[in-house]
Amino acid sequence: MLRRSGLIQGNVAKYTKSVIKKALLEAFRGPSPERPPFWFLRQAGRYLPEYRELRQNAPNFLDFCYSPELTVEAALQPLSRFKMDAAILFSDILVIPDALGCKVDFVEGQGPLLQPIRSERAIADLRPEGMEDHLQPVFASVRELRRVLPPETALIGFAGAPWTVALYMVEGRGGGESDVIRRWAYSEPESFAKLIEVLADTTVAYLKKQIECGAEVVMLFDTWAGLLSETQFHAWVIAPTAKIVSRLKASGSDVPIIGFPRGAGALYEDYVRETGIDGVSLDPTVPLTWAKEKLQPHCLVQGNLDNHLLVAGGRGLGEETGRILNALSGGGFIFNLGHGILPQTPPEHVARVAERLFSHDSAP
Ligand code: 1CP
Repeated sequence: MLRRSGLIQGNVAKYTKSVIKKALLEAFRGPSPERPPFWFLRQAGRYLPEYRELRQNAPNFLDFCYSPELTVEAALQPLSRFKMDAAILFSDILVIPDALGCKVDFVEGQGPLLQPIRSERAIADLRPEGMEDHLQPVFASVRELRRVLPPETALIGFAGAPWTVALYMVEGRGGGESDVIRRWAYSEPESFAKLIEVLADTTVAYLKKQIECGAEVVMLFDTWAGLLSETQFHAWVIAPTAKIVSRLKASGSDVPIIGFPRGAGALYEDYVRETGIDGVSLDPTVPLTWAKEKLQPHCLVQGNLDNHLLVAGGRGLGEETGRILNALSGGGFIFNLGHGILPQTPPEHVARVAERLFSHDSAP
């Protein structure tokens, strides 16, 4: 039997009598009166010894992702140490290709490997109608997390954005030059658009279901958005994201949507203006004064502490945390990293940043 953290049980009893506002959700209405809410991208994972131990229960990572008992515990682990204002569903963006019938393997030390999809014929073989059934364990995890989380803690659901999920499906892996997907998208846009369309439709259905099960914010990870030039960025990042956002809103959901077009540079501005998202996650390269002037008037901003600085620690970490707080606390803002926590991050460095945020002190 798995242990549940004391924090969670204790708080349930303490708060059931009054209606508690969730600081993370309130931040979408404007500046936070006390301190900015915070959570960390990839806050659950290998930097925590208790995660590494839990992971032993399912050597295959996808089996782990499809075991609600394990994923609920993994999502709660960082909260019992650092008391973030939100939990994020423990899953992966690549459960969507897996659910569509594309073979996905997580190879130790190599990251994810997929059987590549490189033709219209292969797109036609995808099975979007099986998605909901296949991902029942993910929805069970969302429901259970919502049930056990303390009332002041928000629950974040997520999916990969179509461009990024397509990149893994076409290349068979992430990163590198990604020349196969770019050649396809640039030379035969009508054919490539079919893959993006299947992914956008499936993502809408997937996120709707997460919201129905209790997700209170949803996040769209477009990790590889930064590979694209302006015209291509509009076609494959902005257009499908705008479609997902408008269809979620048209379904009657008022759950805030945070987009993360990592590496978009100056195109962050078009992304914020044209997609209709409620919040944007900033990678570490985004200048803070620029974000404050150009992005924050339009939507909440989240970010953008350098994840390598969290590994390094020391004076630089404290100074940068203060600089981010100073620059962005005057508007809608969630403190976070600019990209996911790295496995080599000392948990004590995460604790130091969390303590700093609780003391709501923006001095360096
Ligand atoms: O053995 C293990 O434990 C596998 C490591 C791992 C973990 C902990 C992978 C493989 N995925 C995850 C969980 C995960 N992935 C979460 C939930 C954890 C949390 O946030 O607390 C989330 C939100 C993701 C999202 C994800 N997966 C993204 C988007 C965010 C980002 O970091 O840019 C991407 C690109 C992936 C693909 C993926 N899955 C796993 C790895 C190592 C990768 C990245 C590989 C690559 O760089 O191409």
